[in-house]
Amino acid sequence: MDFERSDFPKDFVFGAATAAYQIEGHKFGGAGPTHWDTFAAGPGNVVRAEDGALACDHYHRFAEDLDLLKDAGMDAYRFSTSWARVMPDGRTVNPEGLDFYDRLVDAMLERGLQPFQTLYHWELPSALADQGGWMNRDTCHYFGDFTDVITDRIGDRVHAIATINEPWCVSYLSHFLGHHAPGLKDIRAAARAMHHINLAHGIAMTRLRAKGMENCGIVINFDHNDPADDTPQAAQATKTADAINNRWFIEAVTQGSYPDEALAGFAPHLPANWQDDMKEISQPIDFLGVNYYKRHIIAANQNTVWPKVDIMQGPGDKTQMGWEIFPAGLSALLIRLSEDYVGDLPMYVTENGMAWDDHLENGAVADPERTQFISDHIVATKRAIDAGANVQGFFYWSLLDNYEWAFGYEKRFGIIHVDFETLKRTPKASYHALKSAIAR
Ligand code: PNW
Repeated sequence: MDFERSDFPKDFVFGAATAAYQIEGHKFGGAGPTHWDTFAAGPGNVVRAEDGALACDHYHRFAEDLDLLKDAGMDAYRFSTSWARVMPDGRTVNPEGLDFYDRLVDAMLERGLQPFQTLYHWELPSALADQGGWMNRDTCHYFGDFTDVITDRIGDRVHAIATINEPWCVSYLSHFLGHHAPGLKDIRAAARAMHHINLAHGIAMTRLRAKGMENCGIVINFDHNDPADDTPQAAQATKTADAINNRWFIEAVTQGSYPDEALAGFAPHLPANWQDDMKEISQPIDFLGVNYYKRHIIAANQNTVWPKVDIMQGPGDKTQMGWEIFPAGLSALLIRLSEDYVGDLPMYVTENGMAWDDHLENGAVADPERTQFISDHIVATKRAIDAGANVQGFFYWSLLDNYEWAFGYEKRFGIIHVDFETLKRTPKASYHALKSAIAR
């Protein structure tokens, strides 16, 4: 790798990230059904209709997984706490679920790993999904109750708490593009979910502050957008795409407003009196989590529905997801966020990683492409720090090959290979490369 730990500020945190539904095995420990189980069972939604019932069986193998994190020399672990495990119907507590996260957090601390918790990484309890899920404002208040319950149990030991993972994916990708649960393509559903997920963040912040919790924030995903050509139409389309994908969420949280280019389509569909929620949504946070994967090329397309844009991949090399590899976009993003939105507020790169068609051969996985990807993005992070962005950590997505949502188990993001028949873990070459870079 083209960096070493000593290039970074003294307390810079290196870690890896996962999410509950993608690794734990949802059939264990009394977890309730989620809208991802329903979505996966529906025709044509998920590759081979796979779900998270078994996943990596992290529920039983977490000690081994945390040992691997520790052995890599990592400082921190970003994990999520499943609402449907803790409250199977979204409202009633499952003591077994709370016990699991209690053991998990203790096991991190025993190994000297800082727990970075995410409250919502996408497995909405089916009972709430059946009542409209994120289109229904009540879900935000139930999420506040879940925040109270889980925080009362593990809040004394976690290092940082993020409310929501990737509000754009929870709302726009899931209710407008239809790619994730609940799989809707409906502007009204999308607008409501895009507001309610921000409100859920605000309500969770209120509940956390009422308990005196510090180090609380949100994780937002951002793309780097470039216009397809130098026409004014492409410039305008890029502004619109940026407003929907990037600005809607960060401006709500840091400024209490929504960008005009996005309101142009969504305003008629937002819940009544949405403005009254913006104060709670924009209360101060302690850190911003930044997820970054790719660049998009944007063109205008008058022949399609609002927002009348085509979002395309750029010309560079692609990952197994078909996503363009574009590390310069991460430097630019972190600098932009610091200049335009968060100033000196601490930021963490809470996700960055690549899927690749890895093969286990003779007990090893050679993945030089991933090693290069990680190196280039960590160097890009360092460039942003040198330019003044207050970035305090980098988490690779993901620790393990896992359930990649609509792609089932087909796309492998891990630095640790998982054989989904035997569940055996094998650290890949990229794991060893990262380990030696952060040891120096
Ligand atoms: C993120 N997009 O999802 C999630 O936080 C992870 O759970 C997931 O495994 C990882 O990135 C890799 O996909 C995204 O379409 C899903 O732009 C889709 C998009 C972005 C992020």
